[in-house]
Amino acid sequence: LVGRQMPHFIVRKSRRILQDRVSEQRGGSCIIKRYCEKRFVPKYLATIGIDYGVTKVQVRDREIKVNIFDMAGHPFFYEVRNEFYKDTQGVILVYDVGQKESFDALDAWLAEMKQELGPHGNMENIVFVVCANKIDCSKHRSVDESEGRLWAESRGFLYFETSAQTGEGINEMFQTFYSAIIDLCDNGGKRPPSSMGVGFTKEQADAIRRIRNSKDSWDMLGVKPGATRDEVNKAYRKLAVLLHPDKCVAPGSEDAFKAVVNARTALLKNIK
Ligand SMILES: Nc1nc2c(ncn2[C@@H]2O[C@H](COP(=O)(O)OP(=O)(O)OP(=O)(O)O)[C@@H](O)[C@H]2O)c(=O)[nH]1
Ligand SMILES: [Mg+2]
Repeated sequence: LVGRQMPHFIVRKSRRILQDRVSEQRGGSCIIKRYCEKRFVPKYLATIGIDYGVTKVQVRDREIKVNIFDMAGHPFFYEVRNEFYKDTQGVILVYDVGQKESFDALDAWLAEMKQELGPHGNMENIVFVVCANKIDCSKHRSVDESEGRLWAESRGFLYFETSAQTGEGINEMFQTFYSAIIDLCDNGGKRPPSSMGVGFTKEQADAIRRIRNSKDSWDMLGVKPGATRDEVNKAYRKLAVLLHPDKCVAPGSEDAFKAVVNARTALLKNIK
C-alpha cells in the first residue's frame, strides 16, 4: 500500500515506468521534504500510492500534531489514494508553473475529492491552498501568477508561489495554511468571514478566464462571427462594466479589460 512498505524491486520498477509522465511531477513531495527536512532532491522519486508522515509544529501559541498524506499524482494510484480523502482538514494542491497541464488538472483533482467525500462530504469545511510551484524555473513559465491566483481566490482558496528547490514561499505557505486550519477549528468548522470575501465575484472570475482562453475577437466578446455593430457594442459594454479596473479587483482584470477594448476596436474596423 504505502511506498515504503513495498518490496524494493517493485518500487524501482514502478518509478522507472512513471519517470516520463512530466506533467504529473508537480513537486508535491519535494515541498513536503523542503519543509520537514529543509533539503531538496533534484532526482525524481515518484510517490508510489501514498506516503504518510507525522510532524509537530508550533502555530501561534499552540503546538499541533500534523498528519501529512502525500498522494501520488499518477491516475494509476487512484484506488490507493481514494481512501484518504475522508476526515481531511486541509489540502495542498500543487501545480508546476512550467506545465500548463498540471494547472488544468486542478479541476479534476477537486472533482476526485468531491466524489470520494460523497454527497454528505462538505468541501466548505476544508482549507485549500494552491501552490504554484517551481517558480525558480521562470524562463519556462507557462501559467502566470494572475491566472493561478484567480483560479484559487475565486474559490476561496489560499494561493502561494513556491519553489521547493530554493525554499521560496514554503514556510510562509505552511504557516498560513496551519493558521487557517486552526481558525477553522476555532470557528466550529466554518470558514471565518474574512477568508470568504475575496473582493470579486464568480461572474468576474469566469469572464476573465473565458477571455484568456478565447480563440479570436468574436469569441472574446462572446458574440457569433458576423455579429452586427450593435451586438458587438452591447457585448463590449457588458464586459467593460463587469471588468473595469475601477470596479474589479480580480487578478488579471486589467489585462482582460484591455483585451476586450482591443477586440472591440478590431471587430468594428471590419464591420460596415
Ligand atoms: N526546479 C524545480 N524542480 C522541482 C521543484 N519541486 C520539485 N522539483 C522536481 O520535480 C520533480 C518531481 O518532484 P516530486 O516532488 O517528486 O513531484 P510529485 O508531485 O510528488 O510527483 P508524484 O509523486 O509522481 O505525484 C523532481 O525531479 C523534483 O526534483 C522546484 O521547486 N523547482
Ligand atoms: Mg510525490
